[in-house]
Amino acid sequence: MRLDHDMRQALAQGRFRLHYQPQVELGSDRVIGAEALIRWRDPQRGEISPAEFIPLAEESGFVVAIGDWVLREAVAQAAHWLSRGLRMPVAVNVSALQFQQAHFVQTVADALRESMLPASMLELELTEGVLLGDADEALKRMQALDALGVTLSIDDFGTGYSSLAYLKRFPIRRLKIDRSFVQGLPGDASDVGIANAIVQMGRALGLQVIAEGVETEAQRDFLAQAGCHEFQGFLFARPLRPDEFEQRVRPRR
Ligand code: G
Ligand code: G
Ligand code: MN
Ligand code: NA
Repeated sequence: MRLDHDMRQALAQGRFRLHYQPQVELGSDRVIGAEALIRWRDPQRGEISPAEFIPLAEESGFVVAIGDWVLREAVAQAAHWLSRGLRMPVAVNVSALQFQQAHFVQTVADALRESMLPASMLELELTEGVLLGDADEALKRMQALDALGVTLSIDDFGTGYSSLAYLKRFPIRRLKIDRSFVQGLPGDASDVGIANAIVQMGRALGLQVIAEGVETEAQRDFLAQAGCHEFQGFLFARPLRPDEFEQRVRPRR
């Protein structure tokens, strides 16, 4: 397929970029982290959304190569920031297929070592899909990543198939409330119920809970009173180029 071919060429030619979306702590207004999000601008097609090409890459398996590039690039960026005195943990999206590669833990360890980035500065966003395969193998892999010092979170929480048992068994530190549940706040009764339930359960289990896709003050205020204190969304900032991100975090530089 044409897009698949172009995607391979884009990686080979270095056409992918990462943008970083600030994660903000309420109250202090501090930026506590950055989610890396891939961007692809093709000379002919213009901007192509990852919502379009990542699913295709997942089908063809090419997402493993893309994911490895994203991991290395984000780790290198965090190391670069750290070398300039900016301590900014980065969160990277990991596809289920990438996570299931036999060498995934080694790939993560290599990326950290090559950039000399402390593992505590890296967060991996997993989806519930990683558990669909061999759950025991997934557990072992998560334990190995946890032992490295990497933070594991569940992205798009609440949209997958998994049981709640894995939250107890697995070394997960953080839940990301999917933006589909944030959208209807505070008016939609189902979203209110789901958001409240996720925050309360997360807190009861000692997990951090961050809300994604926060676009309005009413959504933020509802989530804050529900007990969620970390936010990501257009209300705070869109995904930014690295230089824009640095400006945003260090306006005086
Ligand atoms: O950034 P944006 O909202 O356009 O992303 C659309 C979708 O693509 C989201 O589901 C997001 O998780 C996914 N995505 C963005 N960047 C990456 C990436 O680096 N790796 C993977 N696997 N998915 C990504
Ligand atoms: O699936 P994942 O959670 O990784 O998706 C992140 C995607 O959500 C990114 O593509 C990002 O551009 C997008 N995004 C981030 N903030 C907002 C927001 O406030 N509203 C909407 N609609 N999308 C957002
Ligand atoms: Mn994500
Ligand atoms: Na999400």
